[in-house]
Amino acid sequence: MTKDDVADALDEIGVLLELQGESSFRVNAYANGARTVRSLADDLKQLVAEKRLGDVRGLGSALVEKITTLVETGSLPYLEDLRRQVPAGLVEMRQLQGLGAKKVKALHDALGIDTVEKLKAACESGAVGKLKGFGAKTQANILESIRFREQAGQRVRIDLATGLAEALLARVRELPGVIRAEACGSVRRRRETSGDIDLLASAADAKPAIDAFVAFPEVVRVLGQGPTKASVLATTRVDGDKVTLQADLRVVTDALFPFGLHYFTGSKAHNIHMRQKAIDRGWLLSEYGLGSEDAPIACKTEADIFAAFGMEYVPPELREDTGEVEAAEQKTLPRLVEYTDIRGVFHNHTTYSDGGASLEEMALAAKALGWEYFGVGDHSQSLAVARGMPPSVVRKQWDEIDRVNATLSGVQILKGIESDILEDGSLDYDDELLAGFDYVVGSVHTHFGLSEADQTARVCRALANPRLTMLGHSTGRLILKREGYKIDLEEVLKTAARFGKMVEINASPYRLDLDWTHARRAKALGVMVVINPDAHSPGELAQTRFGVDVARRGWLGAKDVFNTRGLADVRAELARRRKG
Ligand code: DGT
Ligand code: CA
Ligand code: CA
Ligand code: ZN
Repeated sequence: MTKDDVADALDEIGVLLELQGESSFRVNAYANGARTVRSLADDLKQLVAEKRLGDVRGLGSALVEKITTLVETGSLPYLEDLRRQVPAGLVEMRQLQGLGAKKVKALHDALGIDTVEKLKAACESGAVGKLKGFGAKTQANILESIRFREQAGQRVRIDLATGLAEALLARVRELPGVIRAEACGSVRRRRETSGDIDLLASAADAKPAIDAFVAFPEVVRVLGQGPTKASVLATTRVDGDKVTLQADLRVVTDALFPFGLHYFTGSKAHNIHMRQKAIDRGWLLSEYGLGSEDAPIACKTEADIFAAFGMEYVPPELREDTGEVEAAEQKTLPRLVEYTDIRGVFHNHTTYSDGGASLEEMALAAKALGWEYFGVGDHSQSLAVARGMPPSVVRKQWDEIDRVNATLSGVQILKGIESDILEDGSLDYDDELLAGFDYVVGSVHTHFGLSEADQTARVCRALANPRLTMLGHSTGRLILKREGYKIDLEEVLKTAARFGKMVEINASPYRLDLDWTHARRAKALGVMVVINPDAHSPGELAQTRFGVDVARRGWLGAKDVFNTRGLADVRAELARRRKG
């Protein structure tokens, strides 16, 4: 059992106890224990063998005993008992947005609901709304969560799909006989989510590669296997999160690899457009080649395929048939921003609000990524749930920033804030305090239920505020979990353009808003975009790469992204904006 396996078991115990109505004290002990185990620096087996688990801070005797059993025997009777006592459907219900363990238990106790299907029926019949503590609004919200989940289907977030694809790809590339291999499809185009993983490899002989693939340790089930193709269900962990997804491997000869790479990268709409371009010239284009039967056009790389059409190379992120084929013909594709263009970030959290690391730790992590500045944007006072900072704490943070900056070399901390946009569109804190920051990120964290007109007016009012520098996560959505609040982004972007405000691409793979279509719209309207990881730990700073993906899909170049500028330039621009 790995640390992650043990932590998962503890997490599961916490959830099951919670569903049984246990005290939050006991429930939290398991959740905290799981976190402790996950971040243990020492080898877990060794700690158990040497009976030193009890020395670890945060692990009480009950947890030590259970972890020891898990590590020594690979299972835990206590957990198996709990699993028998709590219907699996309750665990699934608890994962619905807005439905905590208390409500799930109440539904089970009062109405005998133990599956999501039964819950849906009870909402549709109105039975849930009549229950004490629920009401019509809660019932409607639950129903919406269920429908949203049904729609999302089996797709997974891009960070998880990428992690699994990279793990499989690394193994495929190591197989004897494999010449080239890539992940194609939505993973290569860097979409927000993926439905499956499409791997392509070239080898003279396909069979050995296919045979090895279906036996990879990540494979939990073989869905289909032929001489040149196999489909499997594969699973791995990405930063502690478990991901399970279908993965297909196709093996072709090396001469066919470029055509397969182009075809299986898609999108389907891009492929259809390219095929039409081929037909216009009397050619055929497919995964098997380009040209006519008597005169095939040899291509060693994907770039050769585009060159055969007299086109510029089209980066995979642009292949959605939204004008990239025409632009490549006219040789007017933009030079897209790259992750290595990023020189710093602005919206991040530290232990001053709900982050997990100190100012200095975050700044040093930013430096390790090669960046010149770490902009802190902790939560403002009205967001109590995220430990928003009262003014006295803000001043304390400023003092610490000055002190730490004096000791840092090669990186500097910028004094920012993630100020809540209040219900009426005003910013948190008085004007004098706001004026003391290097910049202000304004974000909506509350009142998601406003009408579209009211929500739009609220955000536009914040954009008109001279103190605001940039708009944070502009829709509040959580990918595959929660739809964003209703807002007219076209109006928001036009207002940002009018007042010269920047708009963030939130690079957290849970958010990714502005999305790529609106990022492109921002550029068209002349709105400066900024890519922010919204990091709550040093490791999350590198999430910035997912935001760069969105920017690339939105046709953005380095000039369109504020944080491709160096520190001196950024300081000068922020100072200019503060003067107004
Ligand atoms: P996903 O898996 O839903 O996240 O999205 P994709 O884009 O990875 O789609 P997928 O896995 O169904 O197929 C991979 C690529 O194969 C797709 O992007 C383009 C190509 N492809 C699949 N079906 C067709 C088709 O019927 N016509 C054409 N032209 N291309 C197709
Ligand atoms: Ca796919
Ligand atoms: Ca596929
Ligand atoms: Zn936020």
